[in-house]
Amino acid sequence: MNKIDVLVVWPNRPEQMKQLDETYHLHRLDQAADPDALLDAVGSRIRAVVTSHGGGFSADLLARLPNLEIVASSGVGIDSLCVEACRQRGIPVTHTPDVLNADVADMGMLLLLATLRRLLPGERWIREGHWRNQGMMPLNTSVQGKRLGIVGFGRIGKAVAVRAEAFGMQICYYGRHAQPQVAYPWYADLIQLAQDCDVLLLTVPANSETHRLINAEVLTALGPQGYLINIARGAVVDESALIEALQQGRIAGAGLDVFVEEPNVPDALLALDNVVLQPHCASGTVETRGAMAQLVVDNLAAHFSGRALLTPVKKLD
Ligand code: 8YV
Repeated sequence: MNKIDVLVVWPNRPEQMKQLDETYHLHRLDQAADPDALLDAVGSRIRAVVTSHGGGFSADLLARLPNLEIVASSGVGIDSLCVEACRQRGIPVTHTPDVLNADVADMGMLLLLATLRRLLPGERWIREGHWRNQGMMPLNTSVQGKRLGIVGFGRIGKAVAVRAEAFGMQICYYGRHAQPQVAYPWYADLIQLAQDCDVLLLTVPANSETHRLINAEVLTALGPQGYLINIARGAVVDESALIEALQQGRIAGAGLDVFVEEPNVPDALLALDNVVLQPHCASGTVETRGAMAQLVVDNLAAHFSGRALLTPVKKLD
């Protein structure tokens, strides 16, 4: 029997690519010397797409696939996927929520601790001989007792709160709606949250509502003793305003795993001493990326065997 034709826009983990290769006829758009020619040749046969947040899936590509039945993406964020256009054609999109909550929340706490406790300057203090020549490093600030405002209180935000409480932080959150089952204070006003908190940590999804949500006004409200941690998307922050606030000391520091134009990080950020930078690797562990990749495989298997999808993207509200 002919294998089902699957278009690979972005490759999965090696083990899962092996599983896919054994089950389907894979067409590697990610490796094609002439992507257009490949789509011309096989586009009408493609019944499924494998991609990730990094690879994305555009409406233009969707239009080249008249018989597409499902898009399976590795990543919880759907901002690079044309979910609405797929919905209009009745094509489900699956993503990979929950399996990455712990690692992404860990990265949030890692960035928070490293930023407030100045982990990297401490490392340099030794390596550059300052400890020997100048003695103790200047004091930094305690995490214990600090007020943490979590912007976006979904699964990852809740996982961050569990960790932050263990470090003695006071938790509050900002979101479109109060969550009655949540004991922490809810803020409907982001400026007020920034004024009341020592650290803002971002876990909101990137969409039209959250584009540049963290702007100069919010950063000014956060204040010169305030810190920003971003494990969401670069697009939810006005990056120029953040750089200015950091340069001018209008906030104390930032820990960033995501940026507006990845992998290009502004030189002005690279030059700053009061930031901790990571290359969008919050979910980047062997264990978690393997679980995400397996969800891609399992969602395709469910679709083609007529079973319910494991992790379909819920309706965009
Ligand atoms: C990346 C992420 O997608 O899950 C997300 O939305 O941002 C990360 O896990 C990662 O590059 C997965 O491919």
